[in-house]
Amino acid sequence: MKVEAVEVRIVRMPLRFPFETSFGREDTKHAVLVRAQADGLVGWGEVPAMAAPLYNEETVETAWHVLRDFLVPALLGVELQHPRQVRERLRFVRRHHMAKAGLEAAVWDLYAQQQGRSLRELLGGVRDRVKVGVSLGIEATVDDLVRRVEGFLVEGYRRVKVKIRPGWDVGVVRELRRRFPDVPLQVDANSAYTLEDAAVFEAMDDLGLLLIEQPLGEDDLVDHAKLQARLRTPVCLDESIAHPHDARKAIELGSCRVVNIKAARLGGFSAAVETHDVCAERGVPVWCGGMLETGIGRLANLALASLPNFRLPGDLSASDRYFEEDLIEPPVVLEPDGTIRVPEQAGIGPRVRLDRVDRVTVRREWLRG
Ligand code: NPQ
Ligand code: MG
Repeated sequence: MKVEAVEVRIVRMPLRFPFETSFGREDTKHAVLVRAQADGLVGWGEVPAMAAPLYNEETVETAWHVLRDFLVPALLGVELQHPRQVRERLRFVRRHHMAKAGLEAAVWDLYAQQQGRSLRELLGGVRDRVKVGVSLGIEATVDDLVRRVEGFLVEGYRRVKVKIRPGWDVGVVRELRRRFPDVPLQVDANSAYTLEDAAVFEAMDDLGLLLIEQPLGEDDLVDHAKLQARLRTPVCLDESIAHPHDARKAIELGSCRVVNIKAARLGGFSAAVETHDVCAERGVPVWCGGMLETGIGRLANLALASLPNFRLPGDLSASDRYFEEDLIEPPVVLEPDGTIRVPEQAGIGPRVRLDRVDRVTVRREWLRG
């Protein structure tokens, strides 16, 4: 297979509710969408970067630049036996993992369609439905957060993740635990603390949390190991794991007991599957993180989350968690048992609604060999 042409687009979609984390408040979802053509087929991929480099160093503008000027030209017209070869082909560009992941995803979708197989099958998925949870941002008051949690529990979500930051942590989580004694609950700090704040996490240690996600520096493994040694609750790393070898090192050092896997953060599905395997070989469970993806990235995440070592519920909510109208049809929905079905159709599954994509596009360009 040879990719003949690639269209890159920057899209902006209003979020149904603002989402606030330790790094800022977002009311619009930004992304770069990648549309690749080969043999009369079209494959889609998503770069779920933000407008500002707050989660990691990438933005939609850096992804646009690196895709347009380096990554796409390196792939156009190149004979590919399998999408696994994309990673090697793009390795000459240092980092820019989200940009790489979006392009690689479009090739996986193309290849899967060409083979008449689902992305889940190609990646080695073993489940036809995956356990999911909902991720909640910081709210104005604890009562507001409690009301939002109640709403999502009524909708059927079975696991709740809440964002924390200094000043919005132990007190909030204690209150949530009091109001929802049996709900599987976890927290995510997005790197807002240092080891000097260890007491905050020790105070949360008896609240029965599933895990504490990325409490310390986004590039740290050493201090996380020191923190994990002081806690019974598993530390889970997100930002700190940018390569499969980071997962190996983190496990060897004792920096975490659980790993969050996002193909976007790791540079694509090949790297995500390798990270999954590194963790599985060492008996460390993983779960699928999310970046408020549109349906395009959301479907790809579902396929990934069906691999065997994804043993904790993912940040994989239904389309209507974030968007009034998704870019795919049918949208992703929550099943009555609190799971989401993994599509069985060829490629990522449901159709991409080009008319809707056009309406949210703010810039687009075709690239040809
Ligand atoms: C995380 N995601 O696990 C993130 C980070 C995050 C679902 O909690 C716009 C685009 C806003 C991407 C907010 C969840 C975002 C974003 C947070 C990603 O760390
Ligand atoms: Mg996180």
